[in-house]
Amino acid sequence: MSTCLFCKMVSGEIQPDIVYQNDFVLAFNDINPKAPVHVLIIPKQHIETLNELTDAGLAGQLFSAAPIIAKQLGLSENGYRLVVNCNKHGGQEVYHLHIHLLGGRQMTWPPG
Ligand code: DGP
Repeated sequence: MSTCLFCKMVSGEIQPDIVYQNDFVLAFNDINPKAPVHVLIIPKQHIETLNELTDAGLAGQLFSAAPIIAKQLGLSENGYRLVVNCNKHGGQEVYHLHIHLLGGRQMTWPPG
């Protein structure tokens, strides 16, 4: 049994607020949203960080889920931001690769 929090969501041991899924990815609302819309898009396969993402097909699955979810949530026209935090300096807290999809407000730059 995996101890990874996001793997438990994939297996159904923990049930997140799912907004989208297919055979390869799962997307659910972040528990601590930083914007009116804050969705996490994860691979169903356990991959710790972006450094371990070697499968270009899976990268495509993760990335191409974002505009589908954005459209579903009404973000396409005004736009949205995707963020991947990698390791300590990137601010990664959960070591199962995820893309943050943030929207519903004006984003600022640079990020902190
Ligand atoms: P990061 O710092 O990039 O590793 O982001 C991890 C995100 O995971 C953070 O925005 C909060 C979110 N998160 C942590 N625990 C849970 C949880 O139990 N459920 C959900 N839905 N999100 C979580």
